[in-house]
Amino acid sequence: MAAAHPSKPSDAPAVDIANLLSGELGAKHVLRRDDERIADYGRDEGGLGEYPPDCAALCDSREQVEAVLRLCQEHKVPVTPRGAGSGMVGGALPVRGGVVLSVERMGNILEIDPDDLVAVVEPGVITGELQTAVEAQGLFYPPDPASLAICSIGGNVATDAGGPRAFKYGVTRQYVLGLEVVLMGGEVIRCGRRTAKGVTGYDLVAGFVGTEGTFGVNTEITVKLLPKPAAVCTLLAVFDTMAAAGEAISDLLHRGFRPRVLELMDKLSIDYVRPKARYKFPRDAGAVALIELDGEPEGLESATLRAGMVCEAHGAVDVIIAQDEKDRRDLWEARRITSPSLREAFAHKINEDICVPRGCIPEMLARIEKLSERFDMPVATFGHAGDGNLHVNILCDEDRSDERVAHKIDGAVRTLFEDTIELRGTLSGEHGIGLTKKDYLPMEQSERIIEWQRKWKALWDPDDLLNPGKIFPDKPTDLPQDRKRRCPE
Ligand code: 2HG
Ligand code: ZN
Repeated sequence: MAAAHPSKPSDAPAVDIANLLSGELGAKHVLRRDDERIADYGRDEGGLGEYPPDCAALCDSREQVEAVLRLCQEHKVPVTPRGAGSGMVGGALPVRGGVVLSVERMGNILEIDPDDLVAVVEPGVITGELQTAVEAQGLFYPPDPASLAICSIGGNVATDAGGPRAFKYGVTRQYVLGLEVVLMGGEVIRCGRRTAKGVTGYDLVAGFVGTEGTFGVNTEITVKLLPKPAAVCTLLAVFDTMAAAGEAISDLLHRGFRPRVLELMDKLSIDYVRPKARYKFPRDAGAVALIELDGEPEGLESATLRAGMVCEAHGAVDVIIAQDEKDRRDLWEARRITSPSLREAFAHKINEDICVPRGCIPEMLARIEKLSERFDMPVATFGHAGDGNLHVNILCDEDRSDERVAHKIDGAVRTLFEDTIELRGTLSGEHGIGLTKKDYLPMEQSERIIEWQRKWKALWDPDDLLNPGKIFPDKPTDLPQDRKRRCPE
């Protein structure tokens, strides 16, 4: 049962903000605290509990977003932007109460232009729907977060989301060309461009992407498109151990293969997916690699066969090459349902998304195994192995309010992050810092770097009203000095 975290009375706005917003937006755009639907605006996919806001503003236009940010600034009310609520680190939770500004009703694809190779969209467009729409015109929008059926492009921009195809095609930031952003106070700015290249002035777009809704609210997003790859081949290789799968992956890369996807699942992940997946995993499968190549049809099939042979040379016990679209869907299904299957199976799924340099993947996998033994907790690891971006899921059925359990989980998370930093990795490869990782930020970034980021945030939001309480620790860190390193000053 998720814990409730009502905003503290001191946080409660002095004005009746719901009333003021109703006056501006119309009553049907405002949910008040006593409306049962408001609970949906106080939780996300991270399972962090309930943080009901004082009210939710359901905006369907840029003008409404402007009005919300103007009123909230005027009355000093905290406001938390929200897309589809599929985030995993509490980034969209209104931890200081106030208003949740939802853009889920801004779901229009405004333009798809095959000549300029761009699409212009509102932030509430579901990522998978954008992909389907552009693919119908022979185009391609590569970023593919695992949650693409439910997540929205506005949230993807906020977290700079990645996904399996990031290995070849990169993450959201590489595809955002232009943004229309409403700032705290209601000012609207348009930054970036529509052209394939452009170096005029500072790259504000790159600066806004990944700021987890703390700089402004995107109301229009121009993304770059590519021509849709003519052919795709998908293969799944089953290994006895993660080490063997890791070696096969590294061999493939050394041999010059450039798949668009290189995903890995460990034994525990497979065990929880097996009962639901259409593909019947062998009983003793210890690891699975999902590999996908794309490009021109000529030579693609033989390249896939060669990739399969490399896997076999590293001991793959089963190699399946999808023969048609249905096969592909079945193989992908196993990967896509990994996260929800683990969530259903355990009371607590503490999922981290660390990323280590590619050369350190085998060492990181070995350390994760030790972590599970040391803290005596099951740990399922899967994810975007080609990028070094591993989803390390610490799983627990014990009561987290028990101090001993909480201590154990914190110890495991800290150890994981220490190992990551020691291997010159980063705390988050794709989910963001949000609420869950903010206290660990000083493990990776120096105080000075955190201070500069706070100053940057203050430039757009001097009163710290927009998505407050995220990314940065509330109080100075108590971490030993030798761990505060990484960013040279
Ligand atoms: C994925 O790649 C998502 O499936 C979710 O990023 C990861 O649940 C997770 O740990
Ligand atoms: Zn992922």
